[in-house]
Amino acid sequence: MRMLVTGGAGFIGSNFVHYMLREHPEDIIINADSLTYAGNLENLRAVEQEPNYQFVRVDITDREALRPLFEQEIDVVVNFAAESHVDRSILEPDVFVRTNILGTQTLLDLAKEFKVRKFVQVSTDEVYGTLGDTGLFSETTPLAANSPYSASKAGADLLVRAYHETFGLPVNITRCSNNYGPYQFPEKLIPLMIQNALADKQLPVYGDGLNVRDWLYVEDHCKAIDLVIREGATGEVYNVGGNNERNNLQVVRTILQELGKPESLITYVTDRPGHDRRYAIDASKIRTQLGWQPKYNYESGIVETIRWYLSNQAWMEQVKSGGYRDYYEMQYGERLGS
Ligand code: NAD
Ligand code: TDX
Repeated sequence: MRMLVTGGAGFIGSNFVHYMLREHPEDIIINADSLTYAGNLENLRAVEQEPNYQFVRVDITDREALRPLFEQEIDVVVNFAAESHVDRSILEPDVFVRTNILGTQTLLDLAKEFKVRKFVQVSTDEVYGTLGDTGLFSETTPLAANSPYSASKAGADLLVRAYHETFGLPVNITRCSNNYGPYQFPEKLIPLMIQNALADKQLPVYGDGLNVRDWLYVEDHCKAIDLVIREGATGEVYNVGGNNERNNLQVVRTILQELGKPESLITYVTDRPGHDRRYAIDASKIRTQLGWQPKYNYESGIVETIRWYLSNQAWMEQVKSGGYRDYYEMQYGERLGS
C-alpha cells in the first residue's frame, strides 16, 4: 500500500509514521509536511533512511506541488496536517481556515481526481463542542464547535462528508480525544507543564483548573487510525477515546509529584476565551465494529511520558530554541537547492 501521510512531522503524525513503519514494513509511507513551527524532522531522524519512507516538504493548500505525489499512485491519504493549537486559533484564525479547511479541500479534490482507495481525515472530539458534568460524545452528537480551531476542523469534516455523498469518494473520519506521549510540541498542556516544572517556573492553569479532558496515549490513537484505514466502513465516522477523564489540576499534580516539585508552582491565570468545559468520548463503535482496544492505561502512560520528556531534554531544548528548524536546511537544503 502506498500511503500519503500529511502532517507526518507533527506530534501524532510522527508517532504514526514510526508506528506504521514498525507494524507494516511492507507499506510505503510518503510524508508530506510544510514544516510549520509544529513540524519537526528530528522526530523522524531514526527512520529517514528507511527505503519505504520518503519526506516531501509541501503545503497541503498547494495543489500543483501536491499533484506529482498523487501521480505516484497513492492508495490511501491520511490527513493529519493542521494548525492544532486552540490558543493560537484565538489569536490568528486565518491560518486555521486556510490549512484546515482549504488544505483539506485541496487534498479531497486530488484524492477524487486520482481515485484514491481511501481518504482518512484525522479529526477531533472538539468538533462536538462541550459537555456538562455527564454524558459522552457519540458519532451522532451534533457538531457545535466553540473555537476557531474546532470550527475549522468541523468545516473540514463536513467537506469530507460532502465529497463522499456528492462524489462517492471513499472516506472515513476519526474523532479522537486529547492525546499525550512523546514528541508533543511544548505549547500543549502536558509538555508545557513538564518544562515549566523542571525549570521551577510557574505552571499557568487556566480558570479554575477543573476543565476535563479524556486522555489517550498517542500510540493507541495510531492503532485506531491503522484499523480504520484497513477495516473502516466507507463513509463512516469513528470516535476514539480511552475513558480516561481527568481535570487539568489532576494532570498537573501528577506531573509535579512525578518530578518532585511543589504544588506552590501552580498559578491560576485568566481563562481561555470560549474554554470547553468537558470532553468525553463514547468509543463503543470502533471497539465493537472494528475490535479496537487501547493498550496503555493512563496511570502508567502518563508516567512513561513524563520520563520520556525527562530523558529527551536535548529534543526539548532544540524545540524551545528553534534549533530543530535548522535541521531541514542541514539535511535537505543542499540536496534540494533551497
Ligand atoms: P501538530 O500541530 O503537532 O502537527 C501538525 C503538523 O501539520 C505539523 O508537522 C505541521 O508542520 C503540519 N502542517 C501544518 N500546516 C500545514 C500545511 N498547510 N501543509 C502541510 N503541513 C502542515 O498537531 P497534532 O497534535 O499532531 O495533530 C495532528 C492532527 O490530529 C490534527 O489534524 C489535529 O486536529 C488532530 N487531533 C489532535 C489531537 C491532539 O490531542 N493533539 C487530538 C485529536 C485530533
Ligand atoms: O497553559 C495551559 N494551561 C491550561 O490550563 C494550556 C496550554 C492548557 N491549559 C488547559 C486548557 C485545556 O482545558 O489544559 C487543557 C488542555 O489544553 P491543550 O493542551 O491546549 O489541549 P486542548 O485545548 O484540549 O486541545 C487538544 O486536544 C484536542 C489539542 O491541542 C487539539 O489539537 C485536539 O484536537
